[in-house]
Amino acid sequence: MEISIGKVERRLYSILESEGALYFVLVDPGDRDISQVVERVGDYADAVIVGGSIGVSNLDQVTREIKKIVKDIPVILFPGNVDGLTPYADAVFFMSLMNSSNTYWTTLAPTLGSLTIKRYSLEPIPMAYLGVEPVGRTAVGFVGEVKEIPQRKPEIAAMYCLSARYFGMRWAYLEAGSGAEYPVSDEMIRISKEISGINIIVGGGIRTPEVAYRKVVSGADAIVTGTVVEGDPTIMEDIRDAVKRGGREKLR
Ligand code: 1GP
Repeated sequence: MEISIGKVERRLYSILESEGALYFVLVDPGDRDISQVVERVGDYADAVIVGGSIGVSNLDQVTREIKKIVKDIPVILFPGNVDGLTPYADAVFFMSLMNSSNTYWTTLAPTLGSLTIKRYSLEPIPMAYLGVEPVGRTAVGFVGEVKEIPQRKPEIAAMYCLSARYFGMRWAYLEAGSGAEYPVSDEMIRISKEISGINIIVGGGIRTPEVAYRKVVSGADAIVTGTVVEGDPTIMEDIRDAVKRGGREKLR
């Protein structure tokens, strides 16, 4: 059986090819007021990613509403557990939290979710999810029992990215955790990209356009922001501009 790359992922590649970098906005249905973000996100993000680590109760309804408002940009699920799936999204990051110390998070949770993904006809996008210091002090680090990658050892992240690539995954997400005090370092991104060549998503603790720009020129293919846009949805425009400026520089 041929395993082909789906429509959403192909669209991401085509944006990467023409613009050099992607901007994703994370919407956590568990958070209080996401309406302001959802209203604007279609104008600035290349995809909306929907998920959270502390459980979801109204995912179907929230996802339907988001889909209605954002129109043609893809809605990609970012499940915190097996309950993070809904047929109303376009795709799902099919991920292994590779550096969890519990095999539930590395392989069992995605395995339990796999049949639902098939039934819902969601496009799976294979991704390594990697928890980087200070993720241990955030929700995903706690829930996912992450053995966090120390920022002083960027080559460990690079090796995980290479391992992910050899496993056949096409994306690796370097995650400092939502609301992290500081993001994944430029050096860790640089060496991970250089050694693995995998598509790298960076998120957690990115709060300014300047920081987003630096992550992109260091080697990030996609930037995720959640917390900062919830606080100030208007910042999306500046972060998008910064991400795209970095992307253009890489293409030169
Ligand atoms: C969390 O990386 C994302 O999974 C986003 O983090 O909320 O800190 O932007 P922030």
